[in-house]
Amino acid sequence: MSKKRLLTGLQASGTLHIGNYFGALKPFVEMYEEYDSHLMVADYHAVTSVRDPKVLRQNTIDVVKDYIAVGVDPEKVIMFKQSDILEHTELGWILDCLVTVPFLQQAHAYKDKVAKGLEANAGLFTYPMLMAADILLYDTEVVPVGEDQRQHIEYAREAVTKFNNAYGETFIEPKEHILKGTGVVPGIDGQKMSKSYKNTIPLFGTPEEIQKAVMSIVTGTGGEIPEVLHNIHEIVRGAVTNNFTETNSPQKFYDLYTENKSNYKALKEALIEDIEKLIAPMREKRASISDDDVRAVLKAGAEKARERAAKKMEDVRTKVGVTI
Ligand code: AQP
Repeated sequence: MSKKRLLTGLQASGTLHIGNYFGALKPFVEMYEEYDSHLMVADYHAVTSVRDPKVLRQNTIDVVKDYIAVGVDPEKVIMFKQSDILEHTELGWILDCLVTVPFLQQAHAYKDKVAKGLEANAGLFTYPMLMAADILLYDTEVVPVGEDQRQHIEYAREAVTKFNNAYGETFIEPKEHILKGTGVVPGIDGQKMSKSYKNTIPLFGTPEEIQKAVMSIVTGTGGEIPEVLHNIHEIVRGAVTNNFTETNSPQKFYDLYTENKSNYKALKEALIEDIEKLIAPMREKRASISDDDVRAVLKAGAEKARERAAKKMEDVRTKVGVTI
């Protein structure tokens, strides 16, 4: 029996943060070998927010390095960038034509960004249908994402229903894969950690950058367990514990927080230490990947992805009626 298809992607919109890692990348790394897996760099999605071509190019290269550094073997996955496969934007357009403006207006991600004063361009508005196209083109059944993307996967299912009702059975309904404990990693201000909220702990920051971010995590006035710090740390410690079972038991973590309730500095230093334990080996791996390695990986990935996407779109075009 052929393996089920899995796909996820991250935007090339800035430096990846530990929220991206725990919400999407780590779950992907843990499961991708059991599936027929696709890992995409969403560079066209990033055009909704990045206007500098140099920055977009650099972000794209960086995201691929991040993918490989966190443990994805490019030989075991189709790793590609969205813009290399023109069928994504083509299908995105067709799906846009099947959903209504009020439906897209209900998207939380869109509403949140507009509420935060970010530019409400039309690309940001129709983003869920481009994302649906990313997923549906490959007959994806499973999509590992963070909690903030749950609704977008529902939107992708709605796109399947709309298309299949209009043109006949064509697409498979995808399902989100969201881990309970790590689906929402809080940012240093207590909101969801997000590139656009500037409240991140960078995944591959220098030790100084990580220290600066951790030292800025909001805490109370003393005497209470600092909730945001505790919640971030619990996630990081959970990941470190997998690697260092004897030295980092859950009991030790509990004791650390009860004993240092008011000593925020000590707790933050312990978090920095845990982040370093987790990241140091990945950082080392990342440093060994060249820009040319990235180009080679994306070229090979594009060839495989293109073949699949082209086949699917041929069927879609015929059904829609644009082939004569
Ligand atoms: N704080 C988070 N906790 C858990 N998972 C998270 N993800 C993002 N933030 C958290 C997951 O990471 C993946 C990245 O998807 P994206 O690149 O499309 O960006 P996003 O969801 O919009 O997340 P960002 O990094 O915060 O970027 P902006 O600033 O553009 O909003 C997704 O699987 C997401 O769930």
